[in-house]
Amino acid sequence: MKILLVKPKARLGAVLGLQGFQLLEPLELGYLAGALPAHHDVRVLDLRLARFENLAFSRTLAHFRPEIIGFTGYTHEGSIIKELAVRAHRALPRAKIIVGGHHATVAPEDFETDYIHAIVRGEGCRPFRSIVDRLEKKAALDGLANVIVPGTTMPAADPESWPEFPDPATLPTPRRDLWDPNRYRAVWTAEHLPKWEPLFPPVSMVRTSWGCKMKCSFCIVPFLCAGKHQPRPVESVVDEIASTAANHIYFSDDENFIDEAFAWRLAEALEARGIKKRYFAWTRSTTVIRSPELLKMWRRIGLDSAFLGFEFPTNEELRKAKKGGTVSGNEQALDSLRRMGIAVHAAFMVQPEYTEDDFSTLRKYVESLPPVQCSFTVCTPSPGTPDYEEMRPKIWVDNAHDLHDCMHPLIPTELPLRRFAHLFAVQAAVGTSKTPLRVNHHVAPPVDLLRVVRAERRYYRGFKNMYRDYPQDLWD
Ligand code: B12
Ligand code: SF4
Repeated sequence: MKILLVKPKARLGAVLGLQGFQLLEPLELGYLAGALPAHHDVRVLDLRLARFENLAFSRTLAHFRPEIIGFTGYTHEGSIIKELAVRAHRALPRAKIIVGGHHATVAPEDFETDYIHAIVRGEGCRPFRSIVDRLEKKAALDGLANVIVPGTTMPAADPESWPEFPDPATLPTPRRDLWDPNRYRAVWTAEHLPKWEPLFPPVSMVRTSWGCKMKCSFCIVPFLCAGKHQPRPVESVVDEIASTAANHIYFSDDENFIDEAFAWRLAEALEARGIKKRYFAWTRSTTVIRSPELLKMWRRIGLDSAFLGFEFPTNEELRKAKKGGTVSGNEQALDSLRRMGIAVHAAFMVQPEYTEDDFSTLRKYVESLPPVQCSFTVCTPSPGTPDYEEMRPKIWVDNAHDLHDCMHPLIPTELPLRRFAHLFAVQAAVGTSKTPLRVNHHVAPPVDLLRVVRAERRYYRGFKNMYRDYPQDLWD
C-alpha cells in the first residue's frame, strides 16, 4: 500500500523560534515505518522543512496519492492536523486517515471527526502495523489494542486508562532512509570545541530508554510511562548508533542515566565497539551527584553536553513541584559536570503568577551562574492529567490546546500579558548570553555565527510577541 507519514509544521512563534536552534529527525515516523512489512511503499513528509507547508502537502497528495495517511503531533499541533486531515479527505476521499502521537494519547476525543478513521494512543508500532494489515485486507479497524475508531466509545479520560509502553526489545529499528539526514541539525553545545568546528552539525536522534522513575508534579512523563523506566537492549542501541550517518547524537530519553547499570553497560559497549560520536543526554542533578564516575565514563566516550532540569531558583518552588532536588544540588551538579568538561543545558520554568520581583529573582540567579546554556518554559500541566483538570476552570482562552507548547500561560498571568511576554523574552536573552561557547569566544565558521544571531532574534521575537496569540482584550 502507499502510505504517507506526516509531521506538521507548528504555527506558534515560540515553537518556530526554538526550531531555529534545533530541528530534529521525525523519529516517531521512522519507528512507525520500521514496523511495517517491506512490500509497502512508505514516505515521510516533514512539513517543518517546507516554506509553504500547505502547498507541499497538496503536491505530495497529488503526486504520491497515498492510500493511508498517518499524522503525528503534539497538543499545540492538534488543530493543524485536523485541518490537514480535511484537506486530505477532500483531495483523496478514499484514503484512510490515522492520527497518533502525544495529543492523540492525552486527548483522543479531540480527533473524533468523520474524516479521521483511527486514533492511536501511546506507542504506535504494533497498532499501526495492525491497522495497515487490516486495511490491506479491506477489513474493519475495530477491536485493535490502543486504537480508537471515531464514533465508538471513547476510553475514560484519566491517565489510568493510558496504554502501557511495550517491552522496548519488541520495537523495530527506525527507518532513517526515509529522510535526508543533512536536513536535521541542532546547535551543538560544549564547554570547548576545536577552532572552526561547526555550530550546527547534522544530528541524529536516538532513544535508549523510555520513561522515568521520578514523579515531578509538573511532568507528563510519569503518566505516559506509568512510573517505569524501560531500557532497550544494549546491543540494539549500539547497532543503531553505529549505523547513523551523523556524528552527533541527541538522545531523546527522559532520563539517560537513571538506571546506572544500564548506562554503564551501554557506555562500555560503545567504547568496546570503538564508536566515536558526540552525545547530548538528559539527566537530573541528583543522578549526577549520585553517579559522578558514570558521567566521567560518558565524557570519555563523547558526552559533550547534558540537560539538567533546574526548574526554579528557590527551594520552596522545587519542593512544591516535588522535584526531589535542591538549588544547591543543581549548582553542585553544574559545577561537577563542568569540571569533567561536560557543558550544561539548564532548563527553567516560570509560573503564570510570576511578578516583576519573581522575574528579577530568576534573572539575577541565571546571571550569577557560570557559563551554561539555558532554556525557559512556562509551567503548564498536560491535558489529561489531574493537574490539568484542576487548572481547567481557570483557563482563560477557548483554544487552550492550540497554545499548549509549554511557553504560553494558559491561566491569567499576574502581570499584564504583554509585560509578562516582554520579561519572558528578556529572560531568554539573558540565558543565551551565558552559553559556554559564546563566553569562551569559540571561533566558528561565519555562516554558523550568522545562523546563531538569526536564531536568537527569532527566539526572542517568538517570546516577546507571544501575547499576540491571545484575544486582544487579554493583552494589557
Ligand atoms: C525529544 C523531545 C523533544 C525534542 C525533539 C522532538 C522532535 N522530534 O522534534 C525537542 C527538545 C526539540 C522538543 C521540543 C518540544 N517539545 Co518535546 N519532547 C521530547 C521527548 C523527551 C521525547 C520525544 C521523542 O522523540 N520520543 C521518541 C519517539 C520515537 O516517540 P514518540 O514521539 O512518543 O512517538 C511514538 C508514539 O507517540 C506513537 N506515535 C507518534 N506519532 C504517531 C503517529 C501515528 C499515525 C501513530 C499510529 C502513532 C504515533 O508511536 C511513536 C513510535 O513509538 C518528549 C517526552 C516523552 N517522553 O515523550 C517531549 C514532549 C513530546 N515534548 C513536549 C513539548 C511540549 C515540546 C515543545 C512544544 C515545548 C518545549 N518547550 O520544549 C517543543 C516543540 C517541538 C515541536 N516541534 O513541536 C511535550 C508534548 C506534550 C503534549 N501534550 O503535546 C512532551 C511530552 C514533554 C512533556 N513533558 O510535556 N521535544
Ligand atoms: S525527572 Fe524529569 S522526566 Fe522524570 S518526572 Fe521529573 S521532570 Fe519528568
